[in-house]
Amino acid sequence: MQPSVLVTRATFPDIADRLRRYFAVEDNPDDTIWPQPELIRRLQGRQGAMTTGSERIDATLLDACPQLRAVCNVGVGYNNVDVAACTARGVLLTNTPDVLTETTADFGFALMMATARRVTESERFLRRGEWIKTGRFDQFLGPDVHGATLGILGMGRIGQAIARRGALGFRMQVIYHNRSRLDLAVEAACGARYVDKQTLLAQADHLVLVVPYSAGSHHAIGAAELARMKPTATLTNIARGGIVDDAALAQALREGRIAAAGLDVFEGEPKVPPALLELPNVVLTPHIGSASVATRHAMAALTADNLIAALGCGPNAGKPQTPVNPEVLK
Ligand code: 8YV
Repeated sequence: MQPSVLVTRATFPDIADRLRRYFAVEDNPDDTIWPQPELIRRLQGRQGAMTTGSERIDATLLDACPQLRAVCNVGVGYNNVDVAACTARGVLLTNTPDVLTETTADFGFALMMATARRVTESERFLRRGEWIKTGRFDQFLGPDVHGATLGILGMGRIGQAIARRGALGFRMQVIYHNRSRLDLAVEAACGARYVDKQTLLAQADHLVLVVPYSAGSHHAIGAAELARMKPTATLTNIARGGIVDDAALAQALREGRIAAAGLDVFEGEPKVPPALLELPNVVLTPHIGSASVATRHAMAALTADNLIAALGCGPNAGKPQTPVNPEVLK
């Protein structure tokens, strides 16, 4: 009998068709968000799942779905999944690194620039018909990006791609902080200098967050960290909600303790804190860092291929490309 898989959110039709070559597939073309009990019910009796960051894969779900063998998550981050619980039950988890690196770095840079140069704030002004009436030489001034100091917290693949953009394209001084320092050759290739976290906070003109979310990175940027930043600095978060203390950030922005913020991710998303919605000096986007046509398709294709391989089918049977807990395969 064919294995059976659930695709939890809408995907590209050709990707659903690719899965149908090997599996009995229930997909979700209407992109309904299933409450957890319904997600569990739909997963029961199935061997595989293609999930996204919006589903919680925890011990309760895994225990209710003992047939499940593989959870293939669309996204490089997998803080929605309890990896230890998967491993303990022999469930393979895969993610989608690499294919989204450059696209997400593009977006991080775009969000940082929009934040510094007040793109959305001035656009809202223009849409209110206000240009001619009140146009002034000193309106909408912001800090420069070129030549400024770019601070990067989290120097994995996406952090390095942002560093290259800053150093090579915008002649920025790039400083970074990471759990472990990069090899000198990698530092040189992305034009970045390692500093401690306090120096990063104090010296960055534009601070970009690219750290994975974990208990250790929860509120890595809170009131104390914001207080160390320059009042002219911007903060951009394309990593995960919860890395920034959103309430402390709203207060810092309100009080002018930093100049502006660009946020693609929020604590408790899809809800956005009302305190942030009310502020003019924050650019808000709905978690679209990897959202280019080619990249989202590549992420879905890699996920489908992982699922096919993980369930012992296709040309790479038993050898999914990007396992998070490969020990399960042994
Ligand atoms: C995804 C992301 O779109 O890759 C990640 O970690 O945050 C995004 O690229 C998101 O996870 C949806 O699954």
